Amino acid sequence: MSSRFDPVKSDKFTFGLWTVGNPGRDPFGEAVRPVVDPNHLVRKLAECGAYGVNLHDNDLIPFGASAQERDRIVRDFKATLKDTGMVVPMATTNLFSHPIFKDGAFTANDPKVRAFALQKTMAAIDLGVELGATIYVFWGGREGSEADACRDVRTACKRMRDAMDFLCGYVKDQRYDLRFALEAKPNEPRGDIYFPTTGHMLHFISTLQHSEMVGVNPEVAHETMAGLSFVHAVAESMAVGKLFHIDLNGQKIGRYDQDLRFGSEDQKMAFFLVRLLEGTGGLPRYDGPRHFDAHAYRTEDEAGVWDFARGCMRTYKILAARAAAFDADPEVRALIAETKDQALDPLLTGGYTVDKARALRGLQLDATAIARRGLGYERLDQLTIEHLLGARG
Ligand code: GCO
Ligand code: MN
Ligand code: MN
Repeated sequence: MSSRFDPVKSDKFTFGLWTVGNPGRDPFGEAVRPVVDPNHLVRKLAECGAYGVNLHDNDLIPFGASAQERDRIVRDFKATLKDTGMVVPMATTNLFSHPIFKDGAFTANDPKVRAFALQKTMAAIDLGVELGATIYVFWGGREGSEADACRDVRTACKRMRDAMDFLCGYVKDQRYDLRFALEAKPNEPRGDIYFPTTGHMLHFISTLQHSEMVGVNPEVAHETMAGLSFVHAVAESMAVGKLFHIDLNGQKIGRYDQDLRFGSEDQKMAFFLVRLLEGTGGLPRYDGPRHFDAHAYRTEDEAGVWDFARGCMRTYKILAARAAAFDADPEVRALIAETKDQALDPLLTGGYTVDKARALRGLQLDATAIARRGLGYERLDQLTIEHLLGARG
């Protein structure tokens, strides 16, 4: 029996090949699930109602494969995409698994490593574009340090900028319809990773030659590891037109990167996140893919992996329904209705003028009277909780 929470293509749910294909290896133990053929993963994801699949170059093409092998694999994969109606909206490069990247990729001290990273990324961009990707993610997992004496962080920043400027130039030269999305993470696998939060990335982007084609790919787990509000990071990215992609998952604060099923932790954050992305609060919604960068618990077999994938999508849709009910609730609307003031609003927007400054100076504002008013946020937050727990609407 189908339910209103069953995913459909128009929901734009995507998964990485590396997420549903994760064999459950961790620093303490071996794989618990076999490596699965990417074509099988795509078929199963399509059956579950997903819209698309994302990949690192080496999720599909083994490291060091010959040109013929690559072309054969791509041909088969494209046939599977066509068969299933699945798309590849995002692609990325594996710049972390091979030992050559142990000191970083774009920021490594050895110029040969940096050259190899650019070479690998150009080839992976070609692959992504061939498969239809319009977003290209950069997650610099190895770009960081343990022994800080190894390089000045300013040198690392410059190398990262050089790499981004070069690769933006490459995309333009090839006339690819492709934008970059930078993904921050505070640590793991490095002791400290450069550009540890979405905020750092947003500023870094403003220093790039082609900053207009570069945005961010914030991840729930990563911002939470840094102890920051993920919802705020996403909203601030949207406010400056830089939310190009998003990595949804679940994470407990203060832990290693857990990459749990979306919505399995901190449901209040997940509720506000979905509300923000869906735009039920009134401001524009995010219309890119809803990508899950998470994986099934290590306790699961293949059936558990598909339970995990369906769970991510179902929870998202349940939260979207809750967000819509919340924003349609007259009591909520009354509590968050913006105070409009015909005389004051024009003075507070549109920047400085001498006249505005004069008018502002002349205002009689009774600070004590204004401060006396309670704002009703206790009631508002209780209503949030009641909607979230299904006690209302
Ligand atoms: C992680 C990251 C990665 C990236 C992926 C795509 O912490 O492992 O989130 O999963 O998102 O490599 O760039
Ligand atoms: Mn991620
Ligand atoms: Mn992660």
